[in-house]
Amino acid sequence: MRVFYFAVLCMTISMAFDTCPSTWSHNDGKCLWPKQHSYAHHSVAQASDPTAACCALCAGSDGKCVSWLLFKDKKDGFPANTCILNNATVRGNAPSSPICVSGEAPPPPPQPTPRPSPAPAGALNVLFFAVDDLRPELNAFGPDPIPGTVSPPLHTPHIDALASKSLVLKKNYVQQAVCSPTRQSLLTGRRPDRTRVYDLYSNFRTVGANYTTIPEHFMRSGYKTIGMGKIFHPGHASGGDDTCCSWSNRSFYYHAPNLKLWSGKDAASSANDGKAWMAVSPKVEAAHPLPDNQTAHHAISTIEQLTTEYQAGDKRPFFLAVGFHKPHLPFVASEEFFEYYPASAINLPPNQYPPSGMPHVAWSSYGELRAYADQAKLNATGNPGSKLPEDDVLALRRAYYAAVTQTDAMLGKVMAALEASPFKDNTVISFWGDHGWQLGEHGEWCKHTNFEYAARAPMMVHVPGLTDNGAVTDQYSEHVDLFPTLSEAAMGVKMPVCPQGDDSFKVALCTEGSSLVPLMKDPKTAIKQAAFSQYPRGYQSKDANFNAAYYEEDVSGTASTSPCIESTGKGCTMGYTLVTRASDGCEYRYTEWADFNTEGFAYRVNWERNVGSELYNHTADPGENVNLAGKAGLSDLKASLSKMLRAGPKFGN
Ligand SMILES: [Ca+2]
Repeated sequence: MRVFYFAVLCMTISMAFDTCPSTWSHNDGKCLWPKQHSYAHHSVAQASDPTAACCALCAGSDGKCVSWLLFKDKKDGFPANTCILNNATVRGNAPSSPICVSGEAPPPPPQPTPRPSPAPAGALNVLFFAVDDLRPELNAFGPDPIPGTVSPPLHTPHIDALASKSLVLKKNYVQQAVCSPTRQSLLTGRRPDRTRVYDLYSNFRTVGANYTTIPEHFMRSGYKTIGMGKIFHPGHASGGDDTCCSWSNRSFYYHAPNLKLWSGKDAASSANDGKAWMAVSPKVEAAHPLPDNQTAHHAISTIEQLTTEYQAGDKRPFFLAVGFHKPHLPFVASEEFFEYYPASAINLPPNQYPPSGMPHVAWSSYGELRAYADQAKLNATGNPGSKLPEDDVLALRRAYYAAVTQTDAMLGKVMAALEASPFKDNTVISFWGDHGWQLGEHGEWCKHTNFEYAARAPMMVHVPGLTDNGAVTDQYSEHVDLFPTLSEAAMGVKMPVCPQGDDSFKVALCTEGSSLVPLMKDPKTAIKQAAFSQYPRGYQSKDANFNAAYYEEDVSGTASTSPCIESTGKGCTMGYTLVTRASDGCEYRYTEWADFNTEGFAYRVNWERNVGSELYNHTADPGENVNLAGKAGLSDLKASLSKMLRAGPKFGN
């Protein structure tokens, strides 16, 4: 007996089995795979093509059905040709999720990327730095780099040196302020509604489409691509660093051996005693080197190896990606880096309160920080209006700055190796933090919001011969812009622009951003009118004071699928936000929170069911302390910003 599982477009047979696999469950005579929710079944025995009939039943269900299977033969008490309709996508040992919604057949997967070709003549190498949880509180980002906060004198000589020969993007924004979604967006050049990655579990290749990544694009263009450390979000979210497709070093992707040792949240299992920060003595560090130090040394030996290969006649260019883990929690850094920040230099944030008039849905209760052993003892609620104790706030801020300086020192080591190599003058260098960070501003911590503090992140790009004298721009840019920028700057290859809307799913290699190379020639060139971000929450009940569980980064270590793509009932709430300069000369952030992936709106927003709006005037209120969305007399401004938000980003050059 065979049971066939039919995937997208009613086309193909993906899997056959004879018995219920051990990881599946039996329920009332049915064999269910993990997370399957069968809600209806129909006989399609009378149809001339039972397969097409079953798919059509699913497609015609107004979004209730998102996957289906056909029992061609008698099975588990069902007669032959029974169509099983499911209201959840399929995971676990089952084949990848079919998407058969709202009567619209999903697109076929993009065509495979072409085989590698020789690199274009004159192609430059790429050194690609990724830094985890680094906010733009850096000297290169101005004397007041984080609006509404007071920075100590920052000791980041190596980042400063790189900035002095780079295009520095002061107004750069991520597309979703949490690790995996922002990274998958940047690395594919697609926004979250195209990667469909809103959580720390899903992989764009499974839930979005089989897009070409930045390193994959360079590998297919004749580069050696070598990754190490945190580039993609590790684990299931990337199928293990996307070694399927992105890297020449697919058989040995380097991660620092001591990463786990230094990142625990409970005292028993970690060198940091489960604490959210630690100043590490030279003696302890000698016995247990810090992970980013290990990654930096691996990067240095890789540059030496590339030099050896080059001198032996291998003239292929390289794409070398180095992902540092600090200043992500826990803020563990060498003692020497704490010494740059005496306690007297550390200030409390001036705005330890949520914005007035803030809708509750905008808030994150920073469970990621509260999970560390030393923070858990404080019994903080994380609720809006609450604060951590003053000495804790100051200690965390000081340790964050020390961790930033440590990352700077690691970057300096890698840069010194590059400077000493034959690649000194022919290597493009990009540098970015994966999102911003709330360091007590608003009484808020971590990322997980649409506030400026979380949505804005540092980015800079050095291109030999083009940015050598350094340039700073305050034109808007976004993380999705890095892909076309690197392609043009290093290879002279302009990226095709993705089609607007869902047609983007059909194209393997394209950009939903814009090349920033024009800004390198003139930093005053306007590339885009606005920068767009989004952040999901658990479904918000409009009449329940928004007290539904917030969907945050999973802090238990058990990542799960966002209800924004796996609807087991209500779907989720999505906050879409933009920042723009309006015709009155002021800069505004405007945000709308609304139903997403709810019944009849599969993978789409229902703007009409709004559960909160935010409007901040950055010119008058750069710390976003006053939500003007409910203020009288601003209806024309709100209408115009809402129209721009709902129309979505424009991209291409
Ligand atoms: Ca991060």
